[in-house]
Amino acid sequence: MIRIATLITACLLCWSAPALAGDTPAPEGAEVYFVNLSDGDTVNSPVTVVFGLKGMGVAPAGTEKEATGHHHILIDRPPLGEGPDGADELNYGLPADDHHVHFGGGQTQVSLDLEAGDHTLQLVLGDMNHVPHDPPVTSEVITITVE
Ligand SMILES: [Cu+2]
Repeated sequence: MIRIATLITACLLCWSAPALAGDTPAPEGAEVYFVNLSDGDTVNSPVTVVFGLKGMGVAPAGTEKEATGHHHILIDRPPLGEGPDGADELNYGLPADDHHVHFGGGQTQVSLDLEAGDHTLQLVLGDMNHVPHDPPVTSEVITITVE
């Protein structure tokens, strides 16, 4: 019985997590991913990064249209939801700085100038107000090595 109760509690926790995200719903199965890079790749700068999106469409920032969003790339920072503000960062608009780049024009790729060394990258889809969807549509975090 105790084990079952523990499982139920764990499930309630995992179900409550997405409710913390922004208000804009993401369709089930929506997915953002790196088209041309994989975890552990070694590349030269500038690094071309192509963004893939399944189950949703790309729309410029400020566009109110169901099941759309625009791309963001997170560079050299913890996975979304694990930064200094924890899960709270799923509720507000992504910052715009060296670690958070917005593609509010609806762009689907970028050429990044990165210094030699290891860098982490993560793609995050944002709604018209740059807030992650509910549930958040994020890629895996990959680490690439720039020669
Ligand atoms: Cu944005």
